Amino acid sequence: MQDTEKLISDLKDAFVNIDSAQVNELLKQAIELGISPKTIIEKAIRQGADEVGKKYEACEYFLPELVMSGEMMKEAITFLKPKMQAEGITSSGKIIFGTVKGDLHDVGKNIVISMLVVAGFDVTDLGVDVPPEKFISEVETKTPNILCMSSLLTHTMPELDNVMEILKKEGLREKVKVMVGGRPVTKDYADNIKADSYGKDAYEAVEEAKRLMAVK
Ligand code: B12
Repeated sequence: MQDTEKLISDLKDAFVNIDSAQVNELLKQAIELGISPKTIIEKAIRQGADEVGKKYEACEYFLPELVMSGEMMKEAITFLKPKMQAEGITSSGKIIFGTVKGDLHDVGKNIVISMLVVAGFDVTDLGVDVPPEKFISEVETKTPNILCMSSLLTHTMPELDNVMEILKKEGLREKVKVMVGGRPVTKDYADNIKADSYGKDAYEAVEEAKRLMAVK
């Protein structure tokens, strides 16, 4: 018990200190000690990420630390995912996520995805500069519960609307909930294009995704 608590606390500290080698080492030790992936994610990774976020808001950390923490989350989840599946942890819902056509920003998207995965969602990342046809074909073939789109540039925001229009035209609009976000995107804009949801950051994105899953 003592060992478990110490290891989880050390892992969280390593995450907050952006010590990725130590995070990877402690992750291995935690699994060897038989700590469940869910506990590791909730008590070490998620809480560590919360603290990194607070440090960013307090201007103690800057963009490089945020990027690194996103990468560490991604690595931790890649390592833990097969173990979660082996444990039979069920998914909270299926999500397709991408940054719209013409936009190459992905730091925010990657953080939101990591937090959604930590919350138990099964997320497919389509990457950046995703053409509308790709979003549409993924909705058609993978039948996700939620389609998430990110736009960091004002001039690529119309792509969000464009995808909404094509979804409607293809008769797919009723089959998927749509959540949009990114720095210039607002709740008003999301309402205007008739998206189901908007989140200003990763925390809101997770809360909104859970809310959407509860809506019939
Ligand atoms: C890093 C950066 C870049 C990097 C991107 C690297 C990468 N791999 O992402 C590089 C150098 C490539 C880049 C390029 C450009 N950039 Co740039 N970039 C930034 C910068 C400094 C930080 C973005 C970032 O990562 N923020 C940190 C993350 C955590 O925040 P975030 O992305 O907003 O994401 C959060 C929320 O928005 C939300 N969220 C994001 N997506 C989603 C999706 C959903 C569904 C939900 C619910 C929530 C959500 O949750 C996230 C986590 O909290 C911003 C300035 C800024 N302060 O934002 C400019 C900025 C976004 N860029 C800008 C510009 C203009 C450009 C360029 C056009 C510059 C140029 N002339 O070439 C190019 C465009 C390239 C392209 N085609 O995309 C402008 C955009 C202005 C506008 N409103 O259109 C900004 C605002 C800078 C500025 N003040 O002028 N950029």
